[in-house]
Amino acid sequence: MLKGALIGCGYFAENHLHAWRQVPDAAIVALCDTDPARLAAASQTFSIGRTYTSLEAMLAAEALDFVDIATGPRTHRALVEAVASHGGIAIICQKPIARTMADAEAMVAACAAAGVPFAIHENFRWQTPIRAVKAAMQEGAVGTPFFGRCSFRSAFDVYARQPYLATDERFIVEDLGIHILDIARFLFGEVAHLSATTKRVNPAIRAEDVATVLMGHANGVTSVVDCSYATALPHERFPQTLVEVDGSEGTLRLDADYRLTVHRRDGGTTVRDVAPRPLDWAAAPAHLIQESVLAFQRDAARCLAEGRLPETSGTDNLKTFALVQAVYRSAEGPMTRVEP
Ligand code: NAD
Ligand code: 89Y
Repeated sequence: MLKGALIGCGYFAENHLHAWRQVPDAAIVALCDTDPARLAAASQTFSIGRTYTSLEAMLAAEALDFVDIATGPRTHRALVEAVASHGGIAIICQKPIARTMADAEAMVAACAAAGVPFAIHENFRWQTPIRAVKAAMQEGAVGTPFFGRCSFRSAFDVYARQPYLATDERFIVEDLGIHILDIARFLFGEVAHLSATTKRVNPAIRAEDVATVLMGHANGVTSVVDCSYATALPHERFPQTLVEVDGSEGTLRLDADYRLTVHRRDGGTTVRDVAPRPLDWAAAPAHLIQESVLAFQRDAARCLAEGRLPETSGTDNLKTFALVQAVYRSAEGPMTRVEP
């Protein structure tokens, strides 16, 4: 049994804690939060009696196999470096890995130097419909892909439960786009170049709530990632990512409400329901995300037990984080002008 501690008992940590209860051969035995009230609430809800307001005190008192960091990104580097320097404890850390590439690289380097496994809790690629798209592509359903689109458009009030999203210096690319860019990497491979625009539509928030990215992948696929929290639709689809793939042998569409359609050039169209499985602690519409938290954590525990790194290792995630940085650079930089 792997013994873990959860660091950060805020809004999203509840999903981690519910999910860890369902992960075989792993258990959260201690909690840490600098806020005593949040710590006490999580301790009571999940019946975990060993609680700490200081990371150092927890590391001194507990014999841990892993920590799961569910604090915000401003705290990630210091926490990861402290756990890495303690030695012998694998580290899972929420996205975004950090605020800057320099911090992210330092965290990966600190874990490598200490010889501790380091993974980012990147769960969107673990969503049941996204795994179904990947499996269909691997089975050759569309042949060789040449175009892709990963689209997340919503007007869901994410600010109610995550008020910092309305006030942080950066918003949709760093918070949500990071997942969709990771899905694009997962489905279409590494990115060679990109061009992006961002925009703030909602006047009540500080940073960008719309982003559109055109990417050229190293294998020749062109893809579009588009994200918006300013898109009021008659049918709200939060938190679904819709996917389009055009390939040499056919097309694939992941449409609203988990409908996966594969059409073959030589005829034949199949339509499948790829909805997330229900969990007793999950509730619509976030159940899609909640199920993927469980899927990620199950895989992470399996990887740690087998001495392998999860697919979203710190090193791998630097590539997703580099896309986030490149989107902001592109959106702030000069665009190619169109001559009249
Ligand atoms: P939150 O502010 O609700 O919770 C953060 C908690 O960390 C708070 O309880 C705070 O007291 C605690 N904390 C801060 N500094 C600490 C420290 N040094 N040591 C111990 N505890 C400390 O934030 P949240 O909305 O739960 O988000 C947390 C992370 O989860 C963010 O990185 C966010 O991007 C991510 N998140 C991921 C998803 C997803 O689907 N993957 C969804 C929502 C949030
Ligand atoms: O914080 C974000 C995330 O990671 O998934 C959705 C979210 O909660 C709001 O954009």
